[in-house]
Amino acid sequence: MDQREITRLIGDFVATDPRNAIPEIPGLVIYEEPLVAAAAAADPLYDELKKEGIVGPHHLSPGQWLPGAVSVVSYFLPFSKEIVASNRVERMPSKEWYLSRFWGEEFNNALRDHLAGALTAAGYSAIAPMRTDRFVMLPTTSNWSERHTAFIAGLGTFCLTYSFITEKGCAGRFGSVITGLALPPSPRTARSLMENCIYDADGTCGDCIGRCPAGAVTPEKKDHITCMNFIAEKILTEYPQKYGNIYAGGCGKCQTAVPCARTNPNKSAIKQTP
Ligand code: B12
Repeated sequence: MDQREITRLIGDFVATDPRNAIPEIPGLVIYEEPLVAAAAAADPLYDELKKEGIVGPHHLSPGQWLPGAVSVVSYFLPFSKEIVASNRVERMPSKEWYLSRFWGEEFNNALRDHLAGALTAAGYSAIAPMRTDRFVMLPTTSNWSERHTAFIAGLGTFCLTYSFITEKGCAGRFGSVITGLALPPSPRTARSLMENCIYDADGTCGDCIGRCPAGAVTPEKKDHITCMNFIAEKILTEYPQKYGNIYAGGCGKCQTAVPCARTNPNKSAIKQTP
């Protein structure tokens, strides 16, 4: 197996698997064509993530998840333009966004299993950390951050809201699989942690500040606790009853009706390996 086969396998699954859909909204596709990249399991940035203020000592490196780990496959699943457009409304999530948070993560889990299964069948060890009982999610962090692996694999950068902006924007979901298969690490061309964020680049934009219904995003930072409390107190108290007892932490206002929703808006960034 090589990088091309893995990219094709993920792309085919997104294009053909019937679970890339919302049962309550027939005909609506959740994800468009994915982005796929690879990181070296031994990339020294995984050690950096263990520092306080980055992720922390609780973050496990690829070799701690899978002895003999060589590579990490990281992918981005962009939400369809219909789902992103539906969430332009203010304050509360659209029905499409809310349900895609639930069904989209179910699909993402199926894809994690599919990729890990295909690698194992081809004779390579493989594990999707979020599919193991060792994965631990704490209120504002976890022991395997999909976005930090996406950064290491060169898929894009963070931004003012701490969302992760790829060449296909930030509205979507990430997944990853650690494997014993050797893959060439994808180039990491970003020169800074927030290069794809226009606000960080030149102080213009900041649309996400006004979009956040919780006031969690300020010109200085994003407050995860305020974001989390809004999801828990405003959305999860109302939406599950509204939509068939489906329980999901969707909001996504900061990822929709913003220039970075479906593209990398910082076209001025010169993409060169330093
Ligand atoms: C816990 C969690 C939350 C918590 C806390 C958010 C958080 N900490 O990121 C709450 C409940 C608030 C939340 C909310 C949402 N979430 Co959430 N959440 C997670 C989860 C499970 C773990 C995140 C984690 O471990 N973070 C670790 C902490 C440390 O990250 P951080 O503080 O942002 O990191 C900063 C520092 O590391 C700093 N930094 C400082 N120095 C350095 C140096 C280096 C080298 C690096 C790399 C970084 C760095 O940069 C980072 C950004 O500023 C992930 C799934 C996963 N396993 O990754 C999804 C995930 C982050 N969530 C996601 C989404 C979509 C959302 C929501 C939009 C909800 C929705 N579905 O509508 C909102 C808002 C997201 C936002 N703008 O932050 C997506 C992100 C998509 C994207 N484009 O970014 C993820 C990746 C899920 C997925 N599978 O795709 N989430």
